[in-house]
Amino acid sequence: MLTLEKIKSKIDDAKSIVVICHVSPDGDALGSGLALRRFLINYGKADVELLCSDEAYSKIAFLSKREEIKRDFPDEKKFDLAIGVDVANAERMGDARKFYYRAQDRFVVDHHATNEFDAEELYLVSNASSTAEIMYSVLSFVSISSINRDVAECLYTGILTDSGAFYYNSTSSNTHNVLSKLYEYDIDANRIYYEFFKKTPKNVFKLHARVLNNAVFENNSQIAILSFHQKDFIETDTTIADTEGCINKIQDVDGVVIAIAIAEVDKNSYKVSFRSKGDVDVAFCASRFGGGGHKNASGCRLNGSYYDVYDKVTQIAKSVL
Ligand SMILES: [Mn+2]
Repeated sequence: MLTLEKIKSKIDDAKSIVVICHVSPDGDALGSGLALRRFLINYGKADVELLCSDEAYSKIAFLSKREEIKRDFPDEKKFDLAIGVDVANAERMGDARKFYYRAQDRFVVDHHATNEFDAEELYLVSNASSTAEIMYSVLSFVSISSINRDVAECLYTGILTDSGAFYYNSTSSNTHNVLSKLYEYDIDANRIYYEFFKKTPKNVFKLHARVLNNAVFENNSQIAILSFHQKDFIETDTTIADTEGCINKIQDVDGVVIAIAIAEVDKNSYKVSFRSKGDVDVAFCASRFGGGGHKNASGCRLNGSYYDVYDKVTQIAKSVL
């Protein structure tokens, strides 16, 4: 695996750098990516881009200017160095993977135990709460004086969201050590917490209310399934990005061990999220369908009819109980 010294020399050697997040980006991918981009600019790099093949989800908007996150580049664009953040495999980069492989040099910073990149292009801490937690170690090693309040707030966002507000078992003493360092930059933790965990636009509240109302409980109510259909999005004026967080509400139900959210992306195309309690491993469930994630939180995409997808994901969930 890469060392921090090696990472520093790769960054020092590069003039142009592209930071790449995974598709369906979450607070950790975008928080770590934005933090890294701003850090590299503070560190003196003139040509630094942040690339994500999918639209950034709306909650990140208050942390970043939309133009800061690029969706694509002209095909001929090449970078000295590409850095993947929070990506477990090349497929998770979506179309952006071509810029990863076209760069002169490349590496990935990640915390997914399911990571598939070769050791010589990987900095992996699989027991970390988030990529943002690892990113703090990387950035403070490279140049602690290039971390400012902006960088710290993006890192805080990544840790906060990926640890489920310090709720998941991946939260450790190191997580809190990093947080205590971030607080030294006078971050507005209260506002970030509100923005990501509490603030709900009325139309999103209505989407969640109707989907939760139609929740199905299977296997003696150990498995709960939420389904988001296109008509739910249309009738509440929401998008798939607004499904975020709804699954946690159903997972809170006493007795539910696995929560599943099935969201219709397109006709016969579904985004599936899994959450579990305790030792139940839903990373396995997602990986069976080409996805990835962690023991207690994972996701994948599935094609087929809704009933097919429903059956497949319910069966795989039963198999890990
Ligand atoms: Mn993550």
